[in-house]
Amino acid sequence: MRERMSRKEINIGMIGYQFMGKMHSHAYRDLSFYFEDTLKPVLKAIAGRNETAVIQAAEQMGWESYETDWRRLVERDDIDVIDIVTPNHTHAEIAIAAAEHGKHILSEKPLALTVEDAERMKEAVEKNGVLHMICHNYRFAPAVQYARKLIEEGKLGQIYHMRANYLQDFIMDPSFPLIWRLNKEVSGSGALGDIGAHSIDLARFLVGEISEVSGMMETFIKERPLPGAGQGLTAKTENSEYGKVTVDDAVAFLARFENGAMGTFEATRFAGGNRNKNKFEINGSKGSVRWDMENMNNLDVYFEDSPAGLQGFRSINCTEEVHPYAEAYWPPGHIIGYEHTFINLMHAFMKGIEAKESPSPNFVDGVRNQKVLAAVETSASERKWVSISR
Ligand code: SOE
Repeated sequence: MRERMSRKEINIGMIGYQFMGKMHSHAYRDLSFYFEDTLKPVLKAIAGRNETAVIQAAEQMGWESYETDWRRLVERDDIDVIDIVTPNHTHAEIAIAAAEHGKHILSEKPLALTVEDAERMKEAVEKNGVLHMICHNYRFAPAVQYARKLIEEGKLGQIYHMRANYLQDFIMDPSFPLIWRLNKEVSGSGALGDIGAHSIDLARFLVGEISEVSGMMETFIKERPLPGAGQGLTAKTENSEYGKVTVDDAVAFLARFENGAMGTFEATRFAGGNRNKNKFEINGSKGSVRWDMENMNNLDVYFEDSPAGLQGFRSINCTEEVHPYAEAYWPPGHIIGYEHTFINLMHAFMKGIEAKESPSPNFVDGVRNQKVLAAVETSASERKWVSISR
């Protein structure tokens, strides 16, 4: 870390520059605008193979320098943190190299393609004594943090159910191209690992560890046109050549939690009309909560002890001073957005680095998450319940 002016600064090196590259860059740049109690990230260097594109990204997002080879970036002694926002199949190699060069690491989710790779990443960071996090940003929505507080305080009582649905619809058009998220060798799985992983993380954060699962997976559109230049969620293509989709378009699974609660999960990219509806409901003996990313500032709560005639869900706008993170932003009712969940996560990471600890969700959480993903895939292919080892 570098001493400069009044704030300790920490030099970030980021690998990748597409959707999450832009989101993480925004979070690093805005962090010190909202939080003055921790390290100030410096956008030191960004890496990407396409020199023209990475130069453009560096200029647009405010990175001081660029590299066209990530291996050069992880070797630089002016870099303190490596942020991995590249497709899933690259996470393990990059993270292990970064750990071996003494860099703290933030990795996008899911941690890896396999449990074995995720375990190797965890071993590398622990062996090299570097700090680590995985970017499950939805934990850092104030309403989700408040739900966790209510549960921890016993306000919901014994937890009976969590039902989580992560609903998208961006690939329902058969002409949508075969982007990397639809290629098992690059992505590992489809809706399951890309968005189901978020629901699994929220389940672990709010209810607890999952002990066994029973799942089903489906690929509704088996072939798609090969991609052109674009690989994002709004990619288009003129390609007349087709390729096989090798991941799930949708997944549904049952889960039993170690504490006895029941879980029902769904992650799909074929729920027409739902753009990014990451939502859950948790029911306990004393009350329930429910949250929907498309209305992310609000937490619906229900308490059994409300007076007769007044029972029912009510919506709490989690922007009051008592609510997590509210003081960092605006007066009550002046809501925040998707990008602020990343700023809140980066704040936790910076505080963790200062305290020399890896805040949750870290690579230990990433391995647990990867084990649930693998168990769901095994369950779906072998049509049986699958237990998850600790
Ligand atoms: C695409 O499904 C995606 O960009 C995910 O990869 C992100 O993790 C999620 O936050 C939004 O949707």
